[in-house]
Amino acid sequence: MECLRTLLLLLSFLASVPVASACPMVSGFPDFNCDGEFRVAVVGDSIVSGVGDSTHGNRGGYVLRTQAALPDSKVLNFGIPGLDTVQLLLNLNKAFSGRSYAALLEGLTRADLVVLDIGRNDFWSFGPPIQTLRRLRKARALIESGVAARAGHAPLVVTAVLLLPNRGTQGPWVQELNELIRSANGSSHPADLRFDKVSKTLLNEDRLHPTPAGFKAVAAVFLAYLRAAYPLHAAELRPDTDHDGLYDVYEGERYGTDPADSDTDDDGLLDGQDPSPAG
Ligand SMILES: [Ca+2]
Ligand SMILES: [Ca+2]
Ligand SMILES: [Ca+2]
Repeated sequence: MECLRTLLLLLSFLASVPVASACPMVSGFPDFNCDGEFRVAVVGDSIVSGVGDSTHGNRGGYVLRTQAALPDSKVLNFGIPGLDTVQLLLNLNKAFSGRSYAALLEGLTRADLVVLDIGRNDFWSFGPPIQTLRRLRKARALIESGVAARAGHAPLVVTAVLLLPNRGTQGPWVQELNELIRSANGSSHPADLRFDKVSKTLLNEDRLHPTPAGFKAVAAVFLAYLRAAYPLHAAELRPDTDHDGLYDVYEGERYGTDPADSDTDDDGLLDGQDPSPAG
């Protein structure tokens, strides 16, 4: 009994020690914002919310399946059926000004990675794809500046290359938008999440939304992205020059350590494993 009490005391002591090793990896993924958890926010329209996912009441879709595959991480669904990029910008403005969309604001602010999977609904009312691309850029900039103002640093924002609809003139329109999205790819604003690789044969009879098998295929693309491309982007944008387990950008400002010295206080412990790394 005494032994158990001692063990519990020791455990509570260990839990209270502020260890600095919150990054670079958590649950197998780069912890881009270095808060000790890996969180992804997926923002978009009905394909994000899960319309067509008949096995889950038309909700869930690929976000649900990705979350199920990553139980130690958070993959949050901010899909709104019918959403276009004009409405997205309005919603983001409301969220960041604190007027509405509190859950979206919190989800974006705490995210390591934000996925924008939206644009196909612009086909109906908002002119050529180049204007949609401009609004996607604006949305990314709003998220980056809004989160940076709250959390100090922006999340990584990836613009998804869209699943291709198989109907009428919307297909070629989305194809054109996809080419613009892909040509705008860059290391700080990646556009290499290729949902367009999912086969059109996995769409519902509406020729727009995936079947449950289609959502499974979209989730497979997403998971492969999170495991391969995202860590490369994160490594480029979050260097750990002295290999002590803390990203350069957080060393001075958050831990008071030296990004060029793996053991700032010379106590024999790496900064990332040192309960008091600055001494
Ligand atoms: Ca994180
Ligand atoms: Ca470091
Ligand atoms: Ca260091």
